[in-house]
Amino acid sequence: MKNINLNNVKFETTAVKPEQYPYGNIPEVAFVGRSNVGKSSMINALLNRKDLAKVGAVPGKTRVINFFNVDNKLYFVDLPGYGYANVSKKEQQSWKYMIETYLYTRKQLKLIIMIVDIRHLPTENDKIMHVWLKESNIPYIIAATKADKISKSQINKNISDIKEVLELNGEISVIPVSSKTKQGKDELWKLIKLNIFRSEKD
Ligand SMILES: Nc1nc2c(ncn2[C@@H]2O[C@H](COP(=O)(O)OP(=O)(O)O)[C@@H](O)[C@H]2O)c(=O)[nH]1
Ligand SMILES: [Mg+2]
Repeated sequence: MKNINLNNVKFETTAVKPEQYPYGNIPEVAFVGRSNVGKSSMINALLNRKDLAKVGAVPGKTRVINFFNVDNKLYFVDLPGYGYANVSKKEQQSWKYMIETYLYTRKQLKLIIMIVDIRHLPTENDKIMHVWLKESNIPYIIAATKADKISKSQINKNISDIKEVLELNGEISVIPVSSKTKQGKDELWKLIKLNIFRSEKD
């Protein structure tokens, strides 16, 4: 398995349209999920950094796509969160267009990590996102974050409720994670490497 040097991580660029995406063939892992669910925090946790990706005090403010260069071997892509109600219809449309353009057209996109909140049942937008993921040919993982906010005994029940709402069959698992305690971090990394480098021998 390819080794990744987490001391060699940096912010690469911000994009709102394809001409601004990074050039080259480095594979990309995109993080999707509703606004404020914990996408940026999860990127920071995976990269052992406190504030590489901006953790939002104001939900819905991140309406750009941020690319983080991980040891020149992959990019982590922080997509704007969906489902933030407090914006105009027009803004919602342009935001939707930006995310869809990336997801539909980006050849380098090799894995999507969908983040949901372990405390809550998936929202309508989560369901729509998941149906899209299922129908795309892009591999994806579902991580239920903020696991530190519920008791250990609640975790399994909430995970099975989330699976039920998303109508998951056995193939897709939902991994409990926490950016705060780093629960699930090693498992996520394992799955990222497996998906990104599976065709390579090293
Ligand atoms: N307790 C706890 N709080 C979290 C966790 N992940 C994110 N948060 C908090 O949730 C809020 C939104 O996080 P952020 O990463 O900005 O969400 P994003 O909008 O999806 O990028 C912030 O106040 C974070 O500190 C977690 O695993 N545990
Ligand atoms: Mg964010």
